[in-house]
Amino acid sequence: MTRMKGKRILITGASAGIGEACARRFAAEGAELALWARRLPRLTALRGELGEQHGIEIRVDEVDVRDRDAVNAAADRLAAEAWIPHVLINNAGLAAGLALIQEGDPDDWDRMIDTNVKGLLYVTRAILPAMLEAERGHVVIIGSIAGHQVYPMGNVYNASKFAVHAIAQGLNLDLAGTPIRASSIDPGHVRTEFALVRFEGDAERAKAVYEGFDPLGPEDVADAVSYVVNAPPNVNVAEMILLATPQRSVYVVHREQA
Ligand code: NDP
Ligand code: 8X3
Repeated sequence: MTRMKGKRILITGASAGIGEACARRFAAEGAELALWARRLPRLTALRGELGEQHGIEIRVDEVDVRDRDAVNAAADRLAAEAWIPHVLINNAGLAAGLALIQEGDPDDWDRMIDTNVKGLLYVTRAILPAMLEAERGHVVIIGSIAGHQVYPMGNVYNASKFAVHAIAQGLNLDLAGTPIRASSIDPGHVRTEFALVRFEGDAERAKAVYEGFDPLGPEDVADAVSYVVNAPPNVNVAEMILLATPQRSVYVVHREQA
């Protein structure tokens, strides 16, 4: 049973990983989609595939969430068509590098803070007022276990996800008295392009992250998002930590020896 049939869902970072899995999941549930990311050709291909498979309407837009003007312009394009999302999935994000603070690259810090924190704020600020006016809506944020526990050399990525955690909590407080719900889904290790991006395309290093255990798949996170947005309107899942069974904390991952 899905409540998402015919509902409008905007997903940021829909060109890969968790965002793409959410697009696939909600296309299968019969939702109308708007997909944002920087890599437009990927979004166009996904639109072609899912549109044909499910006969749904899909809008795609090339948006870098770090660019406030671009975010506002893309939101204006949706508003011009009176396309107000029922669900906004704030997913776009990344880790750049894994380094001691004293050796860290400030450009990496900018990328993480600008994308994970400021991008989330820009998108939410651009979309939320229309939801409030329509008196319905649900903001989903993809946070991380890294927003609950700090790990060595995670420093600025951790800081960005701690900020995301605080923003999700603040959003719920600020939305009190409205029908708009806000949920943070905070996964541990998920097999996506995340590690490849973090290590600048170093496939060996990325592979080592998932060595010896079975991490979550992006479809597991999409499943959790589906659960949360399909909950009845009187239920608000404020936050959910989602871990693969071998992972019990940021520090404890049971890995089989080769
Ligand atoms: P992927 O690298 O597979 O996907 C990241 C997505 O974010 C891509 O679609 C990418 O699209 C988009 N993105 C990155 N930067 C920008 C930007 N500036 N503007 C617009 N879109 C952007 O990683 P995941 O799917 O794993 O990551 C999704 C979210 O999940 C992130 O917020 C991440 O922090 C979080 N997360 C991931 C975990 C994991 O272990 N994988 C665990 C916990 C949380 P494009 O490059 O085309 O712009
Ligand atoms: C991604 C999970 O533990 O690699 O947010 O930081 S972790």
